Amino acid sequence: MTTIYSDILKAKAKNEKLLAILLDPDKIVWSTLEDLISKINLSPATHIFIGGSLVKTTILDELIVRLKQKITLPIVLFPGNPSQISAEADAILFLSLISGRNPDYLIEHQVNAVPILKKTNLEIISTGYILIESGSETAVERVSKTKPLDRNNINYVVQTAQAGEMSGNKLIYLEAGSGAKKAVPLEMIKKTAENLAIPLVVGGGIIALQGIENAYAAGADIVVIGTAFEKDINFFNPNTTTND
Ligand code: 1GP
Repeated sequence: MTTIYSDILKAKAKNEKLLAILLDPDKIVWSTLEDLISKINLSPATHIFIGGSLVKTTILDELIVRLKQKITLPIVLFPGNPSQISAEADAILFLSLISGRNPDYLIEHQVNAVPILKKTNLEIISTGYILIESGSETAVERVSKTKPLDRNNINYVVQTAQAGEMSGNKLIYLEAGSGAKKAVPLEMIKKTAENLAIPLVVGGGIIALQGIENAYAAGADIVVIGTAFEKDINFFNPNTTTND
């Protein structure tokens, strides 16, 4: 049986880089969903991540069902809390916010998610999630009530990532925060990738195609793009125009 995670491992083994488009259901404009879907299908994305500060699971279910009618990419939940779980998705990043010291985001939400997850067939991908300081307070910091790690203390970030790997996480996610002023430093990506065997996800504040390439070159296995595509659905295909 192939799984989303085993495909990620295979891609890493072949040095094939992966790209996730992050969709925030709260920000979806339903009247333009078809256009969004066609742009996703034209983009180099390999995965769809879905997450945000939403509370209405019905919207999440409906969005995923609509996406799956026309998109074959794996749909992976990237939840902020257990209310953001949909059985319609393919997998879930089962996140532990290991940069923080708030037990709610280290274990409490995970415990509460179990009865919900047990009713789904979602593939569960445990992920050590590390928030990096990025120039100003981000939503993750605000909502989780945790401090990001110092962007100048690379050794401590690497050590945190290694602790995440030793704890059994399948992915490490270096996160600057959605819409971050400054993306994760390339040297930090490099040192972290060099010291991990598991795949490395990098996201937050990447607003140019070159930024994606730079993150890959530094060692990211998966890059996540949210805001840049949300603001401009031609971000990945600047030479195409919309049908409106
Ligand atoms: C946020 O890493 C993702 O969790 C993507 O961030 O919205 O800044 O692209 P952006």
